[in-house]
Amino acid sequence: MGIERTFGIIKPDAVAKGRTGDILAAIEQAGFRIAGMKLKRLTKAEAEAFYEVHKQRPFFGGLVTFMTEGPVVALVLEREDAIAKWRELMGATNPANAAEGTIRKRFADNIERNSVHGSDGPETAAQEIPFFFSRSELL
Ligand code: FUP
Repeated sequence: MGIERTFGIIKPDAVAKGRTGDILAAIEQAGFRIAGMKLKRLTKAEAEAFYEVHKQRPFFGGLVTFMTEGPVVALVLEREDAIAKWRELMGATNPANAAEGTIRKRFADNIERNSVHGSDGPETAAQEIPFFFSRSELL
């Protein structure tokens, strides 16, 4: 495993609750370098496109409403084995099943309002990073 980049989002619930700093601290303490970061409010069209893969799922409408309710922090995170390590730090999708010390265990309300997003593989990361960042915004 070489140095890898992954994509992450601090979701509207966590930003609204003032957890951005705690989550960024956990990210840096876990050895990630922040290669890109922006505060952004997603439009409905952007949220629908970002979660296109879930379009047929019953939770899609609620997910789009949630993801557009307030600003998010979009992140590009870099370290060795970044994709797997960021998923590990995030914890399980449902915070009720998330391991102690993970971000979702610490901050998430429920399976929908679950504080963070992370790419689930190299192909996803390669799609999600340019969805939010131009090359010149990655440092
Ligand atoms: P994850 O990769 O852990 O974010 O989980 P998924 O790709 O399975 O789901 C993406 C997002 O859909 C979750 F972060 C929250 C939302 N979701 C729901 O709202 N309800 C569900 O039952 C499953 C997922």
